[in-house]
Amino acid sequence: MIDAELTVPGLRYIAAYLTLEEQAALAAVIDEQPWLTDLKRRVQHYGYRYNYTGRTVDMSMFLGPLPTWASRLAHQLHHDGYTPELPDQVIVNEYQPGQGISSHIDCVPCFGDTILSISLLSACSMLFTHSRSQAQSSLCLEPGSLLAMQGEARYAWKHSIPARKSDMYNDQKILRSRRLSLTFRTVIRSTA
Ligand SMILES: O=C(O)CCC(=O)C(=O)O
Repeated sequence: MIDAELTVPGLRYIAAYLTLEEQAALAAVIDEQPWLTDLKRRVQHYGYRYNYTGRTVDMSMFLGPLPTWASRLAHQLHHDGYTPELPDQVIVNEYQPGQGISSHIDCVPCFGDTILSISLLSACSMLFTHSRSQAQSSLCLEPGSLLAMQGEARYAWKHSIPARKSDMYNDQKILRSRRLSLTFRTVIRSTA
């Protein structure tokens, strides 16, 4: 399959955006916080709670300002030019080997034009599927990497993580271990 960075306009992949030490420190702080367990995978929501079934965010879902670790990263991402808006909502996803996320486009009326996802601890393959042509491509998300989705990557391509324990990449089998992802979004105020 052709590498998604080449075929999906609006996708940017930045390897080693965070060091191993930064990843370990973030994972330690996150693991001190309670997890929500109502999905197949565990999640933590910051800034605003997101309603997965209704696909909504509103003011009643405001959880308070982002915690220090998330606010620092939001400012860093904004400062580094990966998003024109300061993110104010973060979801942490935890994937054990064998867990994934179904194919979706992030809620359009809820969130702004830039979706940013940082990977911690393990690699996994993300699959992109064009919502009309069904064309597919995939990208290996390495630990410490940053993925930015804007334009077509944000609005015309679905993304998913197939639920499996290993990924084939460049003819190599890469075993998954526990992965955390930190997804930064900006809530659209008219809906909040
Ligand atoms: O785990 C990831 O990198 C992606 C997470 C995601 O797609 C989501 O939270 O909607």
